[in-house]
This record gives sequence, structure tokens and C-alpha cells, in this order.
Amino acid sequence: MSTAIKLPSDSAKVAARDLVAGFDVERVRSDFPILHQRVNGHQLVYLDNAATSQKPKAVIDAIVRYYEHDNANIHRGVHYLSQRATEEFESARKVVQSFINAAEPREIIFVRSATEAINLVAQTYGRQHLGIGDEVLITAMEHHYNIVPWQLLCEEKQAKLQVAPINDRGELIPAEFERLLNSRTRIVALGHVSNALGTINPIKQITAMAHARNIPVLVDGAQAAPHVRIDVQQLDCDFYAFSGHKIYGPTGIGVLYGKAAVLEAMPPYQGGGDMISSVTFEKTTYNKLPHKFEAGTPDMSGAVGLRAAIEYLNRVGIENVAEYEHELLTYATQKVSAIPGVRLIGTAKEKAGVLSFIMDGVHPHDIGTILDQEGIAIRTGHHCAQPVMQRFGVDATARASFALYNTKEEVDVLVRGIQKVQEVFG
Ligand code: C6P
Repeated sequence: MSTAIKLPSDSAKVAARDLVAGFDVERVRSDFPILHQRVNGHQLVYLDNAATSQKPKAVIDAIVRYYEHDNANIHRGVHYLSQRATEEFESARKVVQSFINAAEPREIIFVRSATEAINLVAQTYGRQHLGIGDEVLITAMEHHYNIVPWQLLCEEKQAKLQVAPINDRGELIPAEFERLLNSRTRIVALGHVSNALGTINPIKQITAMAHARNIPVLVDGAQAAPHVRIDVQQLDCDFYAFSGHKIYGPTGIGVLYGKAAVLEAMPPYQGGGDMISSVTFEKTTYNKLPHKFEAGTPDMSGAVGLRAAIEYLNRVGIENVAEYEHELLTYATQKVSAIPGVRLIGTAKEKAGVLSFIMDGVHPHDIGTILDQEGIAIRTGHHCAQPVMQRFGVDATARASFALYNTKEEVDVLVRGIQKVQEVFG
């Protein structure tokens, strides 16, 4: 029984470079210090990018530089450092604005994460607009974070959570989705890319259907932002949420995009400093956008790190990333699905970033443990998407998820790792 996992050969590295013209994955890899280590005696193969991605040196350096040179509380001080920190923070907002092509910087709300973004919308827009018997429409492939905040709201308001079905490949069925839109639907909330299946949803088509009935659309972009070009004006969504840590930025910072007119009409989320215009014991008036939704001292260094991450992605080119990752996913899909006894969960025509699979006679946690012994990091379990697991009749899957620094050779290592799992359980 062969257990040795070989490192990529030089000729294999050349092949990886050739995957997409103009995209040099070895050069990209050299920007990520954490990748260059051995785990359990093997070169680390990090394939848990949907959980969190690794950070390039440019991001790490930007955060260090902020604390060494620029740190002060923002929007509050007349002193030099406070003004400089404010400029850094607000310039990060502009970089995010252009990254997702929002019309104005005030449409970018900095939050803790995608999770906070959706809770913000549920607790402000949702509470304002939902009444008894109203409906929220989501899909059967949502992450818990796009289910539970709406369930909480529906319970409180005696409203109904409607769930649009998916087919056996893990794709939304647009006609079924449209059938569920009705005069009681107050908001549609769906993922751009599914974290458990990798399906890319037809957001433009969905927003057109919803808007034809004057229903706003929230898009969970947590798994899309690292992989595809986001243009919120072109998608025409009303809200778009993503987390910094999945797009090579730090944890603790995320983004809620909202159309200015929609955000203007919403009540504030949390009360505290910076979100007010004036306070008396009798009455408080609120600050203008985006500050109305940013109570308290925000994550300044996080915003600076996120800016550096987006600038890094812009330098590499998100189109290059999308094309390269598409080739990588196609290669991985062919290789892994060809292994007897392995079944892919999620085979949509349009996919990004994720390869979920199960194996005959082996629990996904055992797959993960054996792969870890080979230095391969994947995620196993329900991926915070239990309803979609139920839809496919499984408790859990093994999930390899890709980033711009992964290589074909790493896919080959994964394949040999899966074969090793079969040998152990054979
Ligand atoms: N999914 C995964 O391993 P936060 O935790 O707020 O940064 O992101 C939440 C979130 C929202 N939507 C989708 C589609 C997601 O995949 C996630 C996070 C991770 O799949 C951790 S559960």
C-alpha cells in the first residue's frame, strides 16, 4: 500500500502555470506565507477556503502598518492621527464601493461579517415591513445564516418562511421560484454561490422576477465575492453581503451593500456612538448614511486589511482568478468523480469554488481525519447548511474548496489522499 504523497514536480508546476495564460500561480503562492509549511510531515495542501481563505503578505503588512503608524479612533478627533485613521477607513469604503460597483460610498456599510449584515437587514428592513401572514422567500440551498435570522423574524411577526426547491444537481428551478413569489412576499433572500454545493445562482434573473412584483432582493455573496466579479448595479439587487475573511482579508470585517434609497428608509440597527446626529433624553436624531448603521468604534484595522485584500485581488485580476479557478474546479471534478465509490453532491452546470463529495462506507469526518494526516485541510460536516444535506439525503459531506493559490498538483494530492482513505477502509 503506497501512502507517500509526492510534492509537485517542476514540470507539474509549469503545467499549473499554463492553466490560464497570464496567471502565474507559483508567483501568487509566494505571496501567502502560511502556505509554505509542512503539516503532519507533508507539504500543507489548504483546501478549506470556503471556511476562510489565507492572507497575502500585503494584507498582513497593511494591518501591521496601520497599528504602527495610523491608529486612532475615527470620526471623532480633531487631531492628526484621528484624521489620518479616518481617511484610511473611508478610503477602504471607496475601494469596496468600486470592487462591487456600488453607485456611492454611502451604500457600503461596514459590519462584523456577512452574518451581521443579514441580521442587520432582518432586524431593520424585515421588522419594518413584515406583518402577520407575510412571507420571506429563501431557497433550499441556504446557509443557516440566511435561514435562522428570517425564522426568528417570522416567529416574532407570525409570518411565513417560504423555501424555493432545487433539482437533483443542486440548481434553483426558476419557474418554481417564480411560482412562490406573491402579494404577501416582503423580501427574497438567497445565496449567490452555495457553500455546500458550489452552485452559482442566476441572481439577475431572480432580481428581475422579484422586482416585477416590487419585492426587494438580498444576496448572500459570502461565497461569491472571492470567485466572481460582483457588480451590484448590474445584478440590481437591493442588498449584497460578504465577509472580508473569505476574500483574503482579515476576520472581524464584512460588508453590507444596500441601495441608498432603501437604506435611507430603514430604521437604525444598533444604537451607540457615531450613528447619531444629536441626542437628548427626549429625542435622538440619526446620522446620515453610512454612519447610521455603524454604531460604536468600528474595526478600523479590519477595513484597512480588507482594502489591501481587494487591492491584491485587483492586481491579480478577478477575471483571471475566476478563469483559473474554473479550470481548477473542472479538473478536480473530473478527477474526483472518476474515483469509484465517490459521489459528488452538487453538480450544477454553473459552479464556483466548491467540490462536495461522499464516499461509500466512509463517514466524511473519517475522510477529513485521514486527509489531515496527509497534510490536506478540507472541511467535513453539514457546512452550516443542514437543510441542503437533508435534500440530498446525507448527514454530511467532505468539502474541498478552492482559492486562487491552489494548484492542479494539489488536486492530484487530494485524489491520492482519497485513494488512501479507500485503502484504509477497503
Ligand atoms: N460559511 C463555510 O465553511 P461569516 O461566518 O459571517 O463570515 O459567513 C457566513 C456565511 C454566509 N453565507 C455563506 C454562503 C457562507 O458559506 C458563510 C460561511 C463557512 O462554509 C463557515 S460556516
